Amino acid sequence: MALRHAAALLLIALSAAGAGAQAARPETGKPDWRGTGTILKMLEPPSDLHATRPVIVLQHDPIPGLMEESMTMPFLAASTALFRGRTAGERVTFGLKEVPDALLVISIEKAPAAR
Ligand SMILES: [Cu+2]
Repeated sequence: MALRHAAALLLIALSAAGAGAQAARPETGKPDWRGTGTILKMLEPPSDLHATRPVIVLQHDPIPGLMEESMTMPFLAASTALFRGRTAGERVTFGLKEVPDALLVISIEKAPAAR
């Protein structure tokens, strides 16, 4: 869904503008969606994409009910702790949660090996 994708990008831009008010707080709970994809970049704050929050750039497969096309896009990550043990180029599964100010990655796991 292109509209939702645009909204996610806009939210990143907006929250970057209001960076001072954004505390880095871990989000908990069940993901609203699960996705698969490849990690392109993991950016600790401050980065070009966000002043105070960690960002992960994923090349993701379609996420049923959320984004029906594969695409490359940035997501805010709940914590830099999610980046531990992960590497760029790695195939992963991830959990997404919709919170008031973002579509947030709340979990990242190495994907099972493809055969
Ligand atoms: Cu997307």
